[in-house]
Amino acid sequence: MSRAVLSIGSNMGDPLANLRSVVEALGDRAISVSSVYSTAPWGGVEQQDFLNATVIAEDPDLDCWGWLALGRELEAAADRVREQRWGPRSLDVDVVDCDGVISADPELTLPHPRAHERAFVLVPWLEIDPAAELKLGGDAVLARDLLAGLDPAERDGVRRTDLRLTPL
Ligand code: PH2
Ligand code: MG
Ligand code: MG
Repeated sequence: MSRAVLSIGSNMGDPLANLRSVVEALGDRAISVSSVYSTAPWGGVEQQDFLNATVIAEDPDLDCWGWLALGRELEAAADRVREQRWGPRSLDVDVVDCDGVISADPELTLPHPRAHERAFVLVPWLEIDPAAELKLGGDAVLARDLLAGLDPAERDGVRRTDLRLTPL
């Protein structure tokens, strides 16, 4: 059994349908699904805005590596091609946190090594878990404090939409 925080994003093809494909595949393993946010591209590559959301999911049969594998399967199903670093993609499924596990494995670094500096991860995560925290250098830090420390322009680039990933 494990509980994962997944950050999902898309800016190619039909971004909303790509994000929905994740929630659909998770089914009742999706415990909590954030709103959909329109987000300015992070990382310096000029490209279309992304749609991003965060999902908290639980599965009795998956460990942290299992979430990584599932994310990759879902990316492949959305026709993801090997992309430019920080560049456009049809679907990105990132494991932000998994049961608070710390892993330095380059294949599965936990928590996600850049989550703490990305408003497009922190804002949707805080919407569904206001007490969210990340372990950074051995210390647990509240996601809300991390967000407060980001450049305001970063936060302003993350805008909630009325798009939905789940039925009302
Ligand atoms: N993903 C990237 C690079 N930049 N920017 C936003 N706003 N959202 C993303 O999901 C994103 C990004 C590659 O992982
Ligand atoms: Mg990513
Ligand atoms: Mg990724």
